[in-house]
Amino acid sequence: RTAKRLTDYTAPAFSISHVDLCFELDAEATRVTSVLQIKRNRADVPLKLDGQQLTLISIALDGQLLDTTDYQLDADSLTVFTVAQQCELTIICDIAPQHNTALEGLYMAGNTYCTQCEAEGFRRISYFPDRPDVLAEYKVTIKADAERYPYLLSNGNKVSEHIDSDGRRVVQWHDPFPKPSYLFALVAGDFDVLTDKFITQSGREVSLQLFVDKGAITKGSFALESLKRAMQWDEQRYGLEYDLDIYMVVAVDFFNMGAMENKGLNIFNSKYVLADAASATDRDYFNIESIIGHEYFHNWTGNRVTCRDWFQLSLKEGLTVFRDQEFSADMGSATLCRIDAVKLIRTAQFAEDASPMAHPIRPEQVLEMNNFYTVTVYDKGAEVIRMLQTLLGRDTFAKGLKLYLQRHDGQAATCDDFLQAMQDVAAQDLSQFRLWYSQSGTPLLTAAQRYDATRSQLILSLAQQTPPTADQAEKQPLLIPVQIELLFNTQASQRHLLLLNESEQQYLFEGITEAPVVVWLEHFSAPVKLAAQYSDDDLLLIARQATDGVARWDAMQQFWSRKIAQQVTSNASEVALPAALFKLLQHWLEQPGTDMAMTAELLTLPDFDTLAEQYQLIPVDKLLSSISRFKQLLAEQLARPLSSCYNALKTGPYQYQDNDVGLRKLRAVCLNYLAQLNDNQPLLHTHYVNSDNMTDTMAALAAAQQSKAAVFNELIADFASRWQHDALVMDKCFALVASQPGEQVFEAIDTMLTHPLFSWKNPNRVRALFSAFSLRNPQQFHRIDGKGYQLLADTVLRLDPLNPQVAARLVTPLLSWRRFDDERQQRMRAALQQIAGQSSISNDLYEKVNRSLD
Ligand code: HT7
Ligand code: ZN
Repeated sequence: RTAKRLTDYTAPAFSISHVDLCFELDAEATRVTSVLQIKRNRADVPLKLDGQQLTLISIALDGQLLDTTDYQLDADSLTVFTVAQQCELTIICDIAPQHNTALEGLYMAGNTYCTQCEAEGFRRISYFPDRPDVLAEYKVTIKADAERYPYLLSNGNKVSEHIDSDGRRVVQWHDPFPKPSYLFALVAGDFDVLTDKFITQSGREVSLQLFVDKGAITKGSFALESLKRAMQWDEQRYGLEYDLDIYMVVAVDFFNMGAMENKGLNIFNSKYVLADAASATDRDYFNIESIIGHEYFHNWTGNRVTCRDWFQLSLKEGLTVFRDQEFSADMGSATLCRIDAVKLIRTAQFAEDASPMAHPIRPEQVLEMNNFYTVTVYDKGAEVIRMLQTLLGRDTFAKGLKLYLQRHDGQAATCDDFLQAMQDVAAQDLSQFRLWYSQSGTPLLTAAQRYDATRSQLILSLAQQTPPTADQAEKQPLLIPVQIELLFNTQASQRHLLLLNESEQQYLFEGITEAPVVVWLEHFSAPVKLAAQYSDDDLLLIARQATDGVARWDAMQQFWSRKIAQQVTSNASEVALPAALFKLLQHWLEQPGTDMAMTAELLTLPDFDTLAEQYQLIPVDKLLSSISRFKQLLAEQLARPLSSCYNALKTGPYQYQDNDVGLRKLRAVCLNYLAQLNDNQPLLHTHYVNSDNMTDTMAALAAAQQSKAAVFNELIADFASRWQHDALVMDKCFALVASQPGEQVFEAIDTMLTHPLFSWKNPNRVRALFSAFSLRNPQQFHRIDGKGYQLLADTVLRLDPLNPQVAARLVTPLLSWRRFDDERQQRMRAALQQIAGQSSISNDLYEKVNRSLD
């Protein structure tokens, strides 16, 4: 198995100007005829096309059928030996969508045909140079039984539709924008369709069409409204207008990820389209809006300007995540959005950087590309873009984006091209900043301050150090923007941006008349870990007074992290909590203010994963017991204000609207604490019974589950029976069952595997059960006897032959075995060795497991 390297990139030897595709759909044998207009770019090389799992029927060059001496067929490619400067190649092959359980290429999602071509799925549809720097204009003809398939969709504009003499519907599409093969899409099925229109800023009318399962039409309207908001936002913020006359979104039930930005025909996991109050939570609504936005924003950052090669993935993904984050921030609470992003970086991304799979946002070596759709490429990538905006300022950044899009419109570009455009508008040297693209790892920032009262001087010191990662031993100092606020007793606070570009630096502030409390890294201005010398009082002061909501929340997180760390090291003796803390928490409960979601965050303890990232060797049992001790203590000490706050919070009928969302969130936090107290079982029951929406229902179930309340079994049974026919809601049930902290979880998971809606072939079902178990159930996943690790290994091995992409994602929590105590290490490693020992595991799994065991 050979990995590809960024440094081996060479431009394509052949380009393809036009592709004419014809699909005769059949579940067992779909015939794909592909006519390629080919131009040679380099002399003396044969034409090598990618292709996998295709049955070749025939090849013709300029109308002449080739025989087997003219070409060579391998498992992954087709090589045609003699090809002129310009030619037309016609390839006919058969594929079997019904048997495609990997959900890459053309597959069946229930009765619907659909495609997923990113990253390298088009090669499962036809022989083609399946790389993002080969851009071609596509014409597509789809033929299928007219009655069963009223909708035959592909990219671009519909050219014609008729029924042929065999009773087949025949639809032709043309996409005028040259595109790489990964953006090709086809959908065939019977749907309910929601339609609308959007008038662009230049006055063009765009027809919007949302295709959902029959009967689900009322659940599509929020997604469609979100789409219109996204279209308008991109015009207002960046002046970017949609370019085709039609924008289609199709929701399918079998999908490996969240959604796909195919030109003019987005395909979505139905989980990120369908919503109503009864079945979707506030979080579901938020995710729908953000993912609808994300895929829409790709139309410019990804489609009009795409990636030269897959090592440049963050060029489109980091940038588009940044854009969707900014969109969500403008649609709701900017602070809450930022807190969500910070949580993700501090848990999953820091963990990835510390794992055997560590890689820079522009990876340098890849065996299986699907393994690099990671939180590093996406979310650290977005943080890097955000830092650029911080360094350049919002306006210059927007100009740089505009220049990049103008310069590279219709091209396949690189991260360097993007940075060059930014550098050109900013007239700033970004060479040190470029290191963020090539250096992996999480920098540790050490901050200190010295105040000289006699000179009225404040001296701030910063030092940076990035520990070695699995992929890179040597690290260099990065350019890090550090936003700070100086909080004073008697004067207005000051805000500054410090630029750290050496290993150690000092910053002098004159005319400072009192020693301030420094709020370091406001707004999480860089994806780094911070070590600062704060007292308890400093942190509580920041939590009360900082201007930035993220800094206030972060101060509370730091406060708890320190208390929990003290508890972890103090061996049995109990760490005391200051009275000032209880006073502050009580104050927030009594006066939750207008931003109740923020108050809810301030009252919430850091979770296991956030805390774990602060340890090289993760003290699983001590962390779990400390979290639960402090949670219990808070519930007991604050029982009365928690209860009053809970009772005071009332909403009308469900609406997905900021104030109500905040209120439900705060009430859920109160309920979660109150559930710790034995006499509150009836409260859980009442909350569940009185709920008119999924958010409150889930709050009751989650509180009952986490507090191991007896009532949990009764409530979850009721929930399961009520929603037994709704797969997306049953996913919530599966996840609750699999994340319950008690040891009955193993039996409960076994029972769920026999549920009529559970299917090993559906990624949503598998993730609901097993990602919830491995990522949200540290108590049972990390059992000392290794039963949790064994369950995951068995699951991964069962899944790999069906869907390697999902199997490889699932194995992630085992990879970091070196960070656990000896006994757990042994058992995790044994689970990985069991996987590695199987003879025919996928490349996806092989790459991850072998990096981990190396
Ligand atoms: N660009 C897409 C990434 C993707 C994907 C999506 C669905 C199924 C498989 C996939 N492989 C890669 C999604 C996005 O980031 O917008
Ligand atoms: Zn994306």
